[in-house]
Amino acid sequence: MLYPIATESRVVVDLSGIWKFMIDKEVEHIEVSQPLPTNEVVAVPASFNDQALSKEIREHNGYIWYEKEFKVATALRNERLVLRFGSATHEAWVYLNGKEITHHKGGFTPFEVEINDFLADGANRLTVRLSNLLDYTTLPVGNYSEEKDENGRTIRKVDENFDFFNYAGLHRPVKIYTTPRDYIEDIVIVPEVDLASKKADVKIAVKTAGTFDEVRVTILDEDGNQVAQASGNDLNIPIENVKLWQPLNAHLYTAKVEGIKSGESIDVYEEAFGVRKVEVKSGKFLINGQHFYFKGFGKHEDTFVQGRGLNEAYNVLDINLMKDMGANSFRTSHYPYSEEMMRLCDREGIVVIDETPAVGLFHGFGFDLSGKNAAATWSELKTKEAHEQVITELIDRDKNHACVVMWSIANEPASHIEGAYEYFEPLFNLARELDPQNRPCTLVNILMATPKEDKTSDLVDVIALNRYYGWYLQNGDLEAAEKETRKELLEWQEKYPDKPIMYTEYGADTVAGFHSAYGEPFSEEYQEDYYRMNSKVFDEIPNFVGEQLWNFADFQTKFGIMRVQGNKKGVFTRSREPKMVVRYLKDRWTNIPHFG
Ligand code: GCB
Repeated sequence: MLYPIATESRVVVDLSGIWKFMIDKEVEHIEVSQPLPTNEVVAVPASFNDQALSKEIREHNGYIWYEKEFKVATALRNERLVLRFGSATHEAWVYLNGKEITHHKGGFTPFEVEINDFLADGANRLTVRLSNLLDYTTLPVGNYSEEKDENGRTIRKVDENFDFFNYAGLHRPVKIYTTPRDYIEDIVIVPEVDLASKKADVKIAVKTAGTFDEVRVTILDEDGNQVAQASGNDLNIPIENVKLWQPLNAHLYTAKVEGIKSGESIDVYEEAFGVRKVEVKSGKFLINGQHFYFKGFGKHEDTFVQGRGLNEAYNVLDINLMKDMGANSFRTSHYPYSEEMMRLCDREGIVVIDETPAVGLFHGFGFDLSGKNAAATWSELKTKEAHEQVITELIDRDKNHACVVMWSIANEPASHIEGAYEYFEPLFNLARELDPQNRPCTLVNILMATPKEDKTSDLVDVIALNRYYGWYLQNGDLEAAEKETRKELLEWQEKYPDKPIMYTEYGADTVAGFHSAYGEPFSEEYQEDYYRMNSKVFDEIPNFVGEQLWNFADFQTKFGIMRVQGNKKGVFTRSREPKMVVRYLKDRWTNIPHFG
């Protein structure tokens, strides 16, 4: 699915702004043929939770209604008009002028529908019913329960099976875009490069709907100069002396695709792409033939007021903070991030591990670090279908992004439990089959899934570990934590001498401004000591290819005795003030080259 852009043949109308809003108390039936019976409003894109100053709304589990009136310019009425949601969390039923026109389940990928047949003359009423419910069939996974109150009203409850607040709403832009009736439907770009001769072969497949006499593809460099041109739906376009997309030194080409009829360009779309080669070989992660070292973060889409909603100023600031620290990468923990962020990373040369929303695949996730609660995971959870869908939609959306170098199929599933291999093998096969660029795939491993216990590590290209020695284990005892860290990493190294190993999470909750002469846990001193200890061990492990710490910034979570207004493992506060450790990390990372 193409991202909506304005071109010579396409117009984009943004429906962001103020919408009507109400939570559904399930007391009376909401009649979609009538305007929503509410005077409340909400801003889009954003989570609804933190906008209302109402505990009832913030913590509402169930259904939520949004509505917006819009008009379509007469000049556009003969075009094909497509309504597109960047995401709707977690499930949406969409009505136009009282009629259901589409439905989508899954809160982090886009969906769209043609609306020409449903438009009225004059004002149109767009109504969206959302659900923020999660259960054992959805991704992420939630513990769902319901009961009736004394009035017979259904009270629904979702206990998140994961450690971030279950923000919901229209999180990403809602747009109407036009195309001509004959149009370019999709573009698949696979750049292959011979690094020695600097010659690239760019395979471009264009899917069109309707008829064209010719599909023409022009490759432009960053200055807009034409580099190559060819005609056809399935092309292999050579580029001599190619400029590579490099981490933090991104060169983006543009494929300008034109659908031509009777000599006239009817539809035009421009897709940016980078030429770069990603390989996993002999225990190393290679970008453009060089050993790449990941320095960076697990993140969240999480800001004040907007919640999980698109916040482009924060996206820009976050990337600037990363660059300033000498970082080069992050993982989209624990769900696909906005298309706007992915486009920004392409352009800024930030390397991305792109994660599905498969988090919480762990029965009885919580306090028990022995992992025994998880025994029922693969018999209790029914997420196979949702998992196939999110892999398919994520790869379809992000396949052309140069910034994406690896897919993360899941975060911290119970991969130490029998049944995990059988659950994941077909999903890895699916991802590998779907990705036209053949990127490596991983699964982010939880601490109980040690080299001895883990059932899935044969499936991964890179061993990606979330480890909390010195925090959840050996809390306050960094000497003991150091021994455990070293011991486990050496075991992985020995078990898989040909697989790269990286940390995708490690961190310590730290209350900004809390200091301790004894380096006590939760103090800024402890956080720094913790990172120093980990760094020391990383540097001893031959196949260690990267450190992505947990977390870039403090973030909101559900309530719990382990959380003080959220998770405080950020190296920045939620408002992006640095904690003390940032100086240490900046010093370390600016002295580790991106390639080594
Ligand atoms: C993890 C999870 C992450 C949590 C983190 C923590 O392993 O992947 O979502 O926030 O630990 O801080 O406990």
